[in-house]
Amino acid sequence: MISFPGELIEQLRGAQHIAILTGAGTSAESGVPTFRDGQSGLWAQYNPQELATPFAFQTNPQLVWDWYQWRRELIAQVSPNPGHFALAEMQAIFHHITLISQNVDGLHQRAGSQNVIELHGNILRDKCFNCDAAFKAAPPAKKSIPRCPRCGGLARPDVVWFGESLDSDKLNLAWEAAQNCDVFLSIGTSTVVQPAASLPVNAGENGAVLIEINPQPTPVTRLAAYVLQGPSGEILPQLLDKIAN
Ligand code: BV8
Ligand code: ZN
Repeated sequence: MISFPGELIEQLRGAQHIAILTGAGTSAESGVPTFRDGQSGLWAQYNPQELATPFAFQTNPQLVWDWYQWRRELIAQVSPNPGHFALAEMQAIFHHITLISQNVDGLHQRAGSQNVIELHGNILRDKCFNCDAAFKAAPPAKKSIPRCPRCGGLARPDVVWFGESLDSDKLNLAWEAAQNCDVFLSIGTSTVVQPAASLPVNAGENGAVLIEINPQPTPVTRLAAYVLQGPSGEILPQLLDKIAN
């Protein structure tokens, strides 16, 4: 059993608005490899940061398509872990929670979380590389890249690639939460990818109590009021249990 500082529990219980940023680490215990160290097998020789770009897709669409189909196949076989479920339950206990995720795997929604702000999009949707028209995601096993029904362009996953701007409405909602929350939880993220990585920093600068949950230190660790070092799938259910009882 993890022992939490009493004042941490009190601050969470009394919070008026909790903002939460999650990263790939929250899906690690579901079996989804994290973004940076998750390449295995065929993909070990590629750097995800080089595959998740418009340039990579333009240069070698089939390679990038195969990578996403491999990830979709993997995500189709996993389930949300106790950390996802604890975050979904927190929405039932607290009247104002903003859940912001960098993850594209849809596991928060499958665990029951509502109104998830998917800053980096969702791998389970496709859109046209040419005209942005959204269309039903191809089944993970589909090898050939589908064509847009509207313009004939190539399908791509509906995620934000490096070098692409985030959806401004989602980003504004995330900034607003970072600026107005009284507690900010940064969970399972290496806080490297911008602009998401600036959200916890911004929250702390605006006077929020910053809490980090991660087995490893990150650039945000030194700014956090509380660092809960360990896997989110273990920490979150125990934290929720402590708050609720
Ligand atoms: C943009 C979708 C305007 C695709 C992703 C300022 C400075 C420097 C660079 C930039 C900057 N501003 C913009 C940039 C460029 C770039 C960037 O940030 N580069 C970085 C690498 C420096 N940003 C962008 O391009 C963004 N666009 O800003 O637009 C613009 C336009 C043109 C030019 C400039 C600016 C777009 C970024 C979005 C990229 N898309 N995903 C896909 O998934 O295929 S990001 C990708 O990384 C994933 O979404 C992932 O979630 C995300 C962040 O990584 P993490 O989630 O943190 O995952 P990671 O593996 O890194 O870490 C896992 C953590 O979990 C670790 O800390 C580990 O310890 C922990 N962990 C492990 N197990 C557990 C655990 N924690 C808890 N429990 C466990 N069990
Ligand atoms: Zn199109």
